[in-house]
Amino acid sequence: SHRMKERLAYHLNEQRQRIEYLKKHYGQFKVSEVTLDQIFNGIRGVTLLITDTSYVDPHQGIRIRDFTIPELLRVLPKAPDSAFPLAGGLYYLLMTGEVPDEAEAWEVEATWKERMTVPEHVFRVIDAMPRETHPMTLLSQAILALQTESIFAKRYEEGISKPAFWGYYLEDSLNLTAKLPVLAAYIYNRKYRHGAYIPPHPDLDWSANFAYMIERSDDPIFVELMRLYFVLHSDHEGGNVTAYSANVVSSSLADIYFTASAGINGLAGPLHGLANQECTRWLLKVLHHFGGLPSEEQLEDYVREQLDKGMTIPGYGHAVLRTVDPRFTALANLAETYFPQDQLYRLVKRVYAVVPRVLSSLGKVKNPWPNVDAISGALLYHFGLRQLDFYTVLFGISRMLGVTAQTVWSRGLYKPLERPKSITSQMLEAMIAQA
Ligand code: CMX
Repeated sequence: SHRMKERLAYHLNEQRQRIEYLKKHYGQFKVSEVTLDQIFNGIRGVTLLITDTSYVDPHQGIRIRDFTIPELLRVLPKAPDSAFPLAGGLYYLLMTGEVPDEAEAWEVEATWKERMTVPEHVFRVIDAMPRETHPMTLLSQAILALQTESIFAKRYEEGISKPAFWGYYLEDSLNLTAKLPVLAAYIYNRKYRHGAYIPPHPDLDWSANFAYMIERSDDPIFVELMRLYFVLHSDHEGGNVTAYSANVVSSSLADIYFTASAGINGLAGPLHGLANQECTRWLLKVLHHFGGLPSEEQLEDYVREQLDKGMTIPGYGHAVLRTVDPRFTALANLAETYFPQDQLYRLVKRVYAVVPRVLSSLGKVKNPWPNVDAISGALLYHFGLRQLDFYTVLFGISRMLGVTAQTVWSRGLYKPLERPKSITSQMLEAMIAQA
């Protein structure tokens, strides 16, 4: 991917100049103010990060390098015989901000192929864990075990200066992302299929290779789902738990393996990435409870009962989004095209018909609409991927495309160590008393 690196170098250089200019002329420009409420409410709504790879528009959903999901699916080069993009092209776009042509997308795919070989000790780390270990634990451990391979860490120890950092972060990022489908497939096979290791296929693209390595590439629609899924989950601006954790960690110049592992750890939380697992579990519980598809009235009663008990409805609501998640819509379109009669998918639709109205009636939920997690698991389930605790691994390997791109940019823009100031509650009270 010489081309990607060349374009990245160009854009980083340009962006550094823009930032220098902004800092010089508008250094005192006030971007946001912070209230006490915001501090006690998860810093929600306080703009304090600049992330160029993507932006979550409250009303349009994620824009990756300014492209909405439908635009993204249109402009990126498609995989062979596929309606959906090559992950390599998406990575090129995330990294450079330019839409790649087919050759540029394939160049990233080719670079990945050269770097897919996972060192033996990484598999041994996974093997050493008890079988009941959560797959997100295994993924995080496997990524951390790969840290032995960090080129940045070695060069840094030898002594390099700031302008050289991002190039090594990029090398590490390509090395890591190349291996992610292999790691995910190994974890899947070991945990659920008694250890079969299937090496990647040299002719397949990144996304199709994952399907191949878990022996599901004979179903072309499943391969399509993987391609779509890996595009949809790749990035969600800088403030979500995954990206935010990763960004802080890498600001200490911890290499991409420490960074990615930190991001994966954040993604493993039930309010964040694990929500797709929870959501699918909930949908299955509903089917079980009613012995099949409930009517809208039955579902509404059920949901209200749950809310009365103080439970949340998984897959609904969002910290930033204020509309139906376009990633939900993209997945629904795929299901509608290929398996509209699937029972779990029909339940997803029915929940969608009922829950937003019910949540709105509570008067406190800021976003009653479905997010991507309200549907993604149901589609995996349709294809027989029924190990719910694995779902977030797929989310994770996709999200690392965005996280590593964000990290390369952070290092390329010479972002300093991140270190917000904290005070004690007592000091806060004193500040208020003096005001
Ligand atoms: N079901 C029930 N109540 C909900 C709700 C839901 N799905 N979503 C929000 N609420 C409630 C909150 O619990 C909160 O109630 P209290 O004031 O009594 O504590 C109130 O509505 C206001 O919350 P909010 O400002 O609308 O939402 P937050 O930004 O605080 O939280 C989120 C966002 C996603 C954590 C929350 O909507 C939720 O728990 N949803 C279900 C889990 C989920 O789908 N998570 C995946 C999000 C996508 C991702 O990050 O990966």
